[in-house]
Amino acid sequence: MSEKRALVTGITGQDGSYLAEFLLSQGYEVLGMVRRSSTVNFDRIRHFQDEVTIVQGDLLDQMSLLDILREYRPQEVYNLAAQSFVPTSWKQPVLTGEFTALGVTRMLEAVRIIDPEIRFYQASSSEMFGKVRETPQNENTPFYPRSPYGVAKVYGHWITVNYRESYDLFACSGILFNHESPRRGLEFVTHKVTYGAARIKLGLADELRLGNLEARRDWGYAGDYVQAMWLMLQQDEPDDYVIATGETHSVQELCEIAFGYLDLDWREYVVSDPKFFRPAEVDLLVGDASKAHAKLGWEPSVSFEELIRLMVDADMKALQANRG
Ligand code: NAP
Ligand code: G4F
Repeated sequence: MSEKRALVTGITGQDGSYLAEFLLSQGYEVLGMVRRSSTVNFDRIRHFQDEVTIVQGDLLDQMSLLDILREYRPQEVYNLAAQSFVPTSWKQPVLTGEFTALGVTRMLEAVRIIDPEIRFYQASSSEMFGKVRETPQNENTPFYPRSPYGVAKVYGHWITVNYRESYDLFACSGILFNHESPRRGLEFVTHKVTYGAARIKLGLADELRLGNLEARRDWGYAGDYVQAMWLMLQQDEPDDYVIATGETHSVQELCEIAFGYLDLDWREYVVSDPKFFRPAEVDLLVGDASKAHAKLGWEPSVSFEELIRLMVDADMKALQANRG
């Protein structure tokens, strides 16, 4: 049996799949928590599914979390599961609070009760900065969330800090700025744009409807960001870290790069549709990850343009394969 065992909640999601692969490469035994569904949704983990142990649990169900920790005794828990799509959080604010906020407390309670020596990682978010109080944002920037999702993440962040201070848990909160990949959900703007541009290039669509083209984000590559999660749990002391590239780009720039890479002029295809505007917007995010650079030795390795190009390439390949 391997020396180290880690539990990853949200293993079927973008980050969970990259983190599990990374932990396997480090020699970990990986437990992946999945919630029960009538059909399996293992698309992102199918290629290494046989190398991990799938355990059934749900952040809504305290007993399932206690049982998993009691039975499998991991030394590290990465809590990545959440309702992670911001627009859905206005449609289902209570459910978002249950998963994304109270779910963190349920997992921390399980850690406290079963084995307080477990090292715990909480997937916090730059959405907590919301209507930003300073630019760039760092670990000391005050939070001003702008969505029920952002509010839930602020709760998850502070309950993690509180359990560290109350019970001396090794609990870390990683404040990660947007990170993307070919495994990103199709409704998030980067993948919506790269997939939409690829479909237009192949004659499968003739327009792409988006919301606010002015919004700016600090976008990095998910494969880089999961390594930062692991590094946080390998330190001598638990702490909170901002993980970001330090660059910000608009949705319009994203369109320019994705369409331009396919020799298309985005202005001929992109329609700004009020349906995709949010009740309250986060206009600008850009992170200062100097603490992570100094203490974790973490650096991003993929530029914004490289990221968008690799996503376009993956979408073109998948769409062409589907056409046979
Ligand atoms: P994602 O692709 O949406 O994955 C979310 C995962 O959570 C899925 O595996 C989902 O399972 C699982 N899940 C949802 N509700 C659950 C529940 N009640 N019980 C158990 N599992 C549940 O998200 P991601 O992009 O990988 O993000 C991972 C985490 O980082 C999330 O907490 C997100 O809020 C946070 N975050 C993400 C970013 C980013 O840019 N990606 C930035 C900052 C923070 P199903 O497959 O069954 O739906
Ligand atoms: O890609 P998005 O949906 O990501 P958002 O809202 O920044 O949230 C993501 O990053 C957070 C980290 O800051 C995570 F915590 C969270 O879980 C998630 O992974 O939207 C990015 C921007 C927004 O300003 C949005 O208004 O793109 C703008 N946008 C413009 N048109 C659009 C669209 N977003 C989406 N999803 N779809 C559009 O058509």
